[in-house]
Amino acid sequence: MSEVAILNPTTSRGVNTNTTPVAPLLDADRKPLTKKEVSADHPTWCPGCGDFAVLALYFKLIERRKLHHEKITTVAGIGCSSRFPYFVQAHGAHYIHGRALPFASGVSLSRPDLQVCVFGGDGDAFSIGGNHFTHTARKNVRLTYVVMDNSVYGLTKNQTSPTSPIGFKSKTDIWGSKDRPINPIKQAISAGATFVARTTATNPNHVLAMMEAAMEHDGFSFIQCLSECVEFYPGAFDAATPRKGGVFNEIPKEHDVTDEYASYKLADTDWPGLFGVFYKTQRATKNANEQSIIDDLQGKSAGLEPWQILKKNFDRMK
Ligand SMILES: Cc1ncc(C[n+]2csc(CCOP(=O)(O)OP(=O)(O)O)c2C)c(N)n1
Ligand code: SF4
Ligand SMILES: [Mg+2]
Repeated sequence: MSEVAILNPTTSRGVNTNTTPVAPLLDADRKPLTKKEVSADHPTWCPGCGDFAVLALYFKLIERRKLHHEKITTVAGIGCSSRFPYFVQAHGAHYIHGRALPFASGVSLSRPDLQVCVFGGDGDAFSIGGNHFTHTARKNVRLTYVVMDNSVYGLTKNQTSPTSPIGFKSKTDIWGSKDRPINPIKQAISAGATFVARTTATNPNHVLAMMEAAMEHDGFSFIQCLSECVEFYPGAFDAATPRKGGVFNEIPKEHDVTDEYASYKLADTDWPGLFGVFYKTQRATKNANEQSIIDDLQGKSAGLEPWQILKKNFDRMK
């Protein structure tokens, strides 16, 4: 594929009009997978954990979008939420803490025919994996990243996370956290994500709509999904849950999702904030920008075993 890179003088960012060459995901002659065919182990989450809803909706989307086992790749880091790929009967990886995105980027770049979905927690995404979050967004790698944000480290039993509010008491902040939490939406927009949305596991139809829109996006699509840890931070999101007396306020319909500054400002709305798509734009993906290099390298390594490819690379570096 030829590449047309034009420097935008107003932003100094390289922009080009390429889109990722994507092989068809759907095979109309095959029946969609049912939940039974796509679920693996019984989830080991605590009863009532918000993560169950996200998994159930992922199964629903796989069926609705007629994805088949060999087309789905589910990747995660480490954490309760990151156990996600264990429960999906398809290809995937439960990778190193905070390193799900670089692994998934490799899959996305080398296999444009796959739907790559990454799941994980707020600690995995914004603490140990914070640097990868920034750079995967900046590079606009074509994949979907759903962060199941419970504002706590669940797996390691109650430490402060980057989204824990000031005053949150945990094993690492026994007097209550003093640190200003990050705002994942503002962080994603400023890093360069091209699809940025916010939802909550207590509103399944909304999660479904956000996940479907993200999976259709050609670029790095990010969703912050509030997902309650009933064990270590119960009631964290009551303010956003109408049946608990909270409010679920959607982003106003007139919001221009292509307006980066307006989106950033909307993300600053007081707790519990707004829900929906904050920002969406079209910018060439890393996949599209590097397709010719990838094709060339894949051609050169055709028929080689993985160890032979590695050896070739090491020999080249000598
Ligand atoms: C390199 C490394 N450091 C620390 C840990 C310990 N650890 C495992 S999960 C986790 C935090 C998980 O929190 P989060 O990503 O929010 O997921 P949750 O369990 O809340 O879903 C930590 C610190 C680890 N497994 N590996
Ligand atoms: S500890 Fe919290 S996040 Fe982990 S499974 Fe239990 S409820 Fe879910
Ligand atoms: Mg967490």
